[in-house]
Amino acid sequence: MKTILITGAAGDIGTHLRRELAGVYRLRLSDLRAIHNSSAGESFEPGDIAEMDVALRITRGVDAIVHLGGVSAEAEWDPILRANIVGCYNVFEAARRNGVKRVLFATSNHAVGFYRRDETIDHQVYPRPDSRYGLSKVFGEQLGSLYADKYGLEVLCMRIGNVNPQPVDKRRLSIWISPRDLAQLVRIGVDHPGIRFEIVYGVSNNRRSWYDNSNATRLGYQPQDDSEPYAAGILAQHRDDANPDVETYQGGSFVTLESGGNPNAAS
Ligand code: 15L
Repeated sequence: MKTILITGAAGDIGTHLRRELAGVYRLRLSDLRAIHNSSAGESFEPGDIAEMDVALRITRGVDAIVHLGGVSAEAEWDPILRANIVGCYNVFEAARRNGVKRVLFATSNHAVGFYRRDETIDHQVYPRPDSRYGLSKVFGEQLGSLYADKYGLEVLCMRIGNVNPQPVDKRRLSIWISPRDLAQLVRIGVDHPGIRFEIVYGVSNNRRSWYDNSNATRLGYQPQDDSEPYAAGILAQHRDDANPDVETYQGGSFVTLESGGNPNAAS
């Protein structure tokens, strides 16, 4: 059984993946925050990936890394710089030094959030980040490209939409991914033999999708879920944002937000 490191494992996505991947891989969990409930098949390594010695320690001896760790919403530059730029660099560099073959990078729809909702975009469009957070995800994708080309690391960048048991608002009808679909994508990233450097969208089979996810399909991704059964209920509750940009662009409120707001409010 392969051993997988999950960084940022105490967060929402990490918590879903722990449940979905139990018994599939041995899971090494890492986070700044303590995880007290690790079960059989899991171990916990605390630490801050912004410190290179921590990154080297937690990545030693694993078969693959699912890199979720970092700031997960729009924020001031300093915390993003520390966690998402320095921390992300440390994880890739530690993977290289420790001979870890695979890195799955949790990038985000916010790397391309300034595309309009009336466009369908694929994995080859140039990035259009909608926030400092989105920009940090573009950095991580490009770091993955460098480490694949220069050092032969195998890298899957998953531009994740919104992971939730159910879609939560109108925008998320287009970008939702169920926990089981994300787990399927992660298993492809860990086990598919032919990966060098790939970008895919981490979304379910949503009828309202803004993405041409044929690159994921090519790798064998067959999402089981679709947000459509939730659409009528969600649209009945929806009120357009006062700022038309929020409704125009795929990134929703991230396109207008500075910091201190709640980017996860309805958008
Ligand atoms: C993200 O990248 C965030 O990490 C998550 O908290 C959500 O805001 C998600 O995007 C989204 O766009 O819904």
